[in-house]
Amino acid sequence: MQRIVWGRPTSSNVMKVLWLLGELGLPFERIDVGGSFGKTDTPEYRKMNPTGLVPTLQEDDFTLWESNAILRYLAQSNSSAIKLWPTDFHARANIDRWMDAQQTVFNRPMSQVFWGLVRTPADKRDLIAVAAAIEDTTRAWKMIDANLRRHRYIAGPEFTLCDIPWGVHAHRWFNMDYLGLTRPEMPALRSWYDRLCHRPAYRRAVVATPIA
Ligand SMILES: N[C@@H](CCC(=O)N[C@@H](CS)C(=O)NCC(=O)O)C(=O)O
Repeated sequence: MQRIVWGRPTSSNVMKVLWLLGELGLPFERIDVGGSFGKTDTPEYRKMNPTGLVPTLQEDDFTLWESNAILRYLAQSNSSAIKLWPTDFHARANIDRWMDAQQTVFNRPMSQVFWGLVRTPADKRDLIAVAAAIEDTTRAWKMIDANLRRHRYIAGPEFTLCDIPWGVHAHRWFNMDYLGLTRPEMPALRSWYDRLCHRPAYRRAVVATPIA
């Protein structure tokens, strides 16, 4: 079977997929599309992914988009992922809701922080808007920090699928240049990030990619 990840490696949503593939030791090829690479508005790409966004996963003639759906698909279709997404109804539902919360509660303010500090030229930065987005983002991180004060990973004592969507952003959160803006201390969140940094697949997919 040929497995292809379509998407530039600097995308947080692409990173999620690369990280999980690394955790599972699954072979894949990656093709640069999106961002400055373009090619996401071609009819061929839109046929695979009508949103024109990245990532898209292709396995022979099966294609899938939406990063968290891709994580679940890879977890379901590879038995080595059973501990990451257990079949127990309650355990799985708990993991799923934290994955969804990354998209619904956290993604918007975090994107505003990231774009405002990293992807906006210095003379166009609106640090007042960024400060407000940092506040909203902090509120979401505090929710995660509260979990991490009770157990080592977001859903419980073990690393699971929901650590991935949040974990890709933790690297940015702790390593962006804040240009004088403050980022509140959250020691449990920091320790969790430090633990993720011990995972080779995280280092390869997330830490090794420049924050850009
Ligand atoms: N909800 C989608 C969002 C995908 C998304 O917004 N991807 C961004 C990169 S993180 C994108 O494609 N941006 C345009 C581009 O890179 O050309 C997912 O989780 O896959």
